[in-house]
Amino acid sequence: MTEPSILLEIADRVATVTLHRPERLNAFDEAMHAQLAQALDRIELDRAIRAVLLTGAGRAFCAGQDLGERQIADPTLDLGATLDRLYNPLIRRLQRLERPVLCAVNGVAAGAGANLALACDIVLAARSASFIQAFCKLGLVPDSGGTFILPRLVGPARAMGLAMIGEPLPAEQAEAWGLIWRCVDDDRLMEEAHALAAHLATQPTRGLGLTKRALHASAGNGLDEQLDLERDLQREAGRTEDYQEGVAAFLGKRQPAFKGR
Ligand code: T3D
Repeated sequence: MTEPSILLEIADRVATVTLHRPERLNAFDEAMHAQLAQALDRIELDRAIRAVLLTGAGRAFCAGQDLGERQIADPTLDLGATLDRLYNPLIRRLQRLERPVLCAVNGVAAGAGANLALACDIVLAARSASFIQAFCKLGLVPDSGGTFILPRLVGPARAMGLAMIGEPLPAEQAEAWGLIWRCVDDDRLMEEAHALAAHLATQPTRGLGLTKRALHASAGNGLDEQLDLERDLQREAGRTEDYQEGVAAFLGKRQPAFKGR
């Protein structure tokens, strides 16, 4: 029996998704894409899941596209089509998923693997990890949202340097540049990631989902549109049970017990 290339574990309201092709540094082949899509189907349908944690098996997070699948010169090969079919839907799904998505970058994240990590809501990285916009080494363009997210997170000058030079950006520098939330010692990464995911899974899930929607929309909106969007989303948030619970808990001087509704 072939080993699964995606592991999905659901416990205590947290779905942990592990990229699992360690011998290929968790590079994406067709099967891994398909299995990750299935895992996301499952997560989207299960409202009891209130946080997602994405990580990689072995010494790497993900080395992007499996280049073994691209080795034969094929004149019909259309990389635009593979982005349309595989990578773009994945990035869109993660960004639209109305649950917090935490990424624990346990080692090198290269090519689409780096941008997959950066498409998550909160990125923790092991101190020994690095981020590589490896595309330029192959004559390709950063994909999986890289050209969108990099300049917004680190500014155009650093985005251009990362994309054109393709040097590994160590996790500490990624944190200092504002590319990721936090860099932690290697032996603490998974403990901290699980603790944060467990915390997020007890928070007001609807409110966090609406917050995510507002922050993503801000990239394309002017202030007026954004104020209108905040009004609309706040109206929705104000109708949740969790808002009522938050106010009651504050006034009652107790910890809230959010239900994610
Ligand atoms: O094609 C499309 O559909 C378009 C979409 C493209 C999206 C992309 O992601 S393009 C970018 C693809 N990724 C890369 O270019 C990264 C390639 N990998 C590397 O540059 C290096 O492996 C790393 C910097 C990530 C790590 O280096 P190192 O020295 O720690 O490890 P290594 O020795 O290079 O790799 C270990 C093994 O993993 C090795 O196999 P071996 O020799 O032990 O049998 C290596 O070939 C394999 N591996 C690493 N990355 C890939 C890979 N095998 C297939 N595809 C990979 N991407």
